[in-house]
Amino acid sequence: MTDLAAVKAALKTQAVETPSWAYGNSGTRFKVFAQAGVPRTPFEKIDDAAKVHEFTGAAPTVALHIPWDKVEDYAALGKHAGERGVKIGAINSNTFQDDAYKLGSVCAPDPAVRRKAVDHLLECVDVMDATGSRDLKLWFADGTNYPGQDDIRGRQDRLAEALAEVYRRLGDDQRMLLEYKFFEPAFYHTDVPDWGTAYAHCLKLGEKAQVVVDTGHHAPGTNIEFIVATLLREGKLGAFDFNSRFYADDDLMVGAADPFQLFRIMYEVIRGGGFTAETAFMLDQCHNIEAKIPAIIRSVLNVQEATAKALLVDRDALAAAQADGDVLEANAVVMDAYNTDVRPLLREVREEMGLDPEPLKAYKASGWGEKIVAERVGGEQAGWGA
Ligand code: AOS
Ligand code: ZN
Ligand code: ZN
Repeated sequence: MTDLAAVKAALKTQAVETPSWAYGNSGTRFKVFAQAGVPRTPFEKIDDAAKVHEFTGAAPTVALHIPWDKVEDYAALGKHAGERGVKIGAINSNTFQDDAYKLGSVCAPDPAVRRKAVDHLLECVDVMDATGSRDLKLWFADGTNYPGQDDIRGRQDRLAEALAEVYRRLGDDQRMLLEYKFFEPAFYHTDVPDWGTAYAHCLKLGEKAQVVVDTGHHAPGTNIEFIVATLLREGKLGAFDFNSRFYADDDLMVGAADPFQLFRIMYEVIRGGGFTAETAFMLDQCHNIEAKIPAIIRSVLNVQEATAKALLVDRDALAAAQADGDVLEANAVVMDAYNTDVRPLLREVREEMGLDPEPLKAYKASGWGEKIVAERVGGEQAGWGA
């Protein structure tokens, strides 16, 4: 039997980190459809992130992206966040939008380009010092488009050298999170294409280096929960970038395309002891055609629902069925949990936390959406890449 009180207690600790770039006008491929009321500054992005936390009680941190969230005074940004009840989360680096990075950043053949990229990563650690952030999140667009374009092995050496320099700069309580992605923007080969490559680099670097699993960065059919289980066994799962994909790196709302996959991932997280503050559960999404703040609230609720179902798996019954080799019963135990409507349970959890049981309705009734449209006039709206 599952202990409902324990399930509720666990749900009350849930923390999903929202990305600053999801509040701005964004979209990862063709046109970006601009929306009114979108933040114009990193301070306003934090205001929106704080609203998501206010209504869900489960989004206490917001990830920044440098230079998109560059400000004069990072301590002031951190203070602004604190005053609104949230904290600054991971600092995401950006070595993919400058002309200099045409042939790569930390893996580029030109040492001057590599120096520029590493200096940027070191600057991100300075931002972490100022904001009190624990995590430096690294994703590299590096790779090649044509066989022979560059030396695949040599690029791994350059990557290792760059990571080692940044790793040495980390403080005692800081971590480096290395994200992998199987293709795009490079199409022939990518320098950090999969969890194995990320894991190998992190293992060499040391315990402060951990792997990020972006759920949108795998080939169709990949068993992501197996990767999660493996990384947790090895003590190397640092974070998630949650989102949904149908085809490529779609960055759609997590749990929208495949809520069953999200449940299976959360089950392995819980099973492997990863449902703790040591794992950063971040969203990495772009909302191009849907209203942004409600989409982020919806995403947080999707993670909560998957987590609640995963917590409901009767682990004793499952272990017994597995030991008996009872394939159908074992599968039934898992499916019973997945097929449970957890929305009433989550409404209760929210009420016990002093929240409105219906976050989306409460947000809509709050008038925040209308207020930002009326007040955020003038200035330039933040966008992906700005
Ligand atoms: C890119 O595909 C990755 O998912 C990164 O996490 C990236 O830094 C993020 O999408 C913001 O651009
Ligand atoms: Zn990502
Ligand atoms: Zn991505």
